[in-house]
Amino acid sequence: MDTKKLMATFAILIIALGIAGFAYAHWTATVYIEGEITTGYLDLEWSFEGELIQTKPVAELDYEIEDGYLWVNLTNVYPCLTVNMTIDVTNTGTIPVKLYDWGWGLEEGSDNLLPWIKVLKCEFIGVDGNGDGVPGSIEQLDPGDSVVLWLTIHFEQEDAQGNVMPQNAWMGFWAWFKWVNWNA
Ligand SMILES: [Ca+2]
Repeated sequence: MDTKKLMATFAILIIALGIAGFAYAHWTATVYIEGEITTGYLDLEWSFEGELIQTKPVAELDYEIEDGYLWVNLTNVYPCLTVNMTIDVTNTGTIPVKLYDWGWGLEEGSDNLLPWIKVLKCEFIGVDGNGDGVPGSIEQLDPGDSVVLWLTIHFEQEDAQGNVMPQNAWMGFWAWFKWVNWNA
């Protein structure tokens, strides 16, 4: 190592120590940031109300709600029976959702009683459950808000072709509704 390099190295060392000394000679304060990120969740809940319009309590309606499933059973149905139902979906999660897709079908081995079912009323109504002035809809259902389907059906004596409603028949059906976060 020649003298020039040695001097340069020495100078750098002095400067470095000088900076270090300079830094240590000051008061210091340190600020920290800590963060946490939690994700919201999607959850929906059914509620249901049903009423049979009949002069004698012959037919029966019962339902059950469990783990996102709504079971509705109409038994001992007969021609000219009218059924009023409100089927309500409430966003019980923390994220707004929208209806993405849905489907339905008849159970295997089911009779098809649809030709004898006349829909008298089928209306969707949004409910402002969270009180922000905006009612829920299937396009955007905010946490706490609901959409309610008001459905009235009537069992017809005959279908469009004049066939009488079958006795001792059974119709099983299913439907699903897939909701996603509203901004998807
Ligand atoms: Ca609302």
